[in-house]
Amino acid sequence: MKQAFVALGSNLADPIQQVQKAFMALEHIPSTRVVKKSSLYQTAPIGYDADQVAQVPDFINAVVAIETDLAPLALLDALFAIEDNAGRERPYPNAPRVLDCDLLMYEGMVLNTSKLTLPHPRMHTRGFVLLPLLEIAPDLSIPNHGRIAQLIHSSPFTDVKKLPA
Ligand code: PH2
Ligand code: MG
Ligand code: MG
Repeated sequence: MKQAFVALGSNLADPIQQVQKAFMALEHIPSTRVVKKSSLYQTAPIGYDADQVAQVPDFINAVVAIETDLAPLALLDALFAIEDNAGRERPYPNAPRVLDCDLLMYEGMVLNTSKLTLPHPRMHTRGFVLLPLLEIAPDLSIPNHGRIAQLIHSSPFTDVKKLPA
């Protein structure tokens, strides 16, 4: 089986429950098992204009380590299906979402296609991904970007709050 990491995020319609339901949905992907789940984190929105950001609700984020026999694109399709089942709508880019399920890494694979970029092109800059990853895979390195512990050490990530279990 191949090891992969998936990021979950929600900032709409009871985000804590959305992420917990997504954990269960991941368990049901064929030929795949969930190996480790991070805690839930409450995180300030990243990547919005200063005049928008006050209107964007905080996110709940988490990451999951899985093992799978699915190929990367088959796994990606399964993640999109989980988003659709959660009622995800896409009215405009970065609209508040009931569930975002991003494939972060698949083994150590580096891939640049129109459908899928591996590793996820922004994961190394995002505290809401790196801090939960550190919790479940402290020794992980991101291809081309190095150890996550080092990335966290060199950037102060604020507004990422681990929720009690
Ligand atoms: N996802 C984004 C953009 N910004 N900010 C936080 N805190 N958490 C997210 O999951 C997130 C974001 C696009 O997918
Ligand atoms: Mg996404
Ligand atoms: Mg995303």
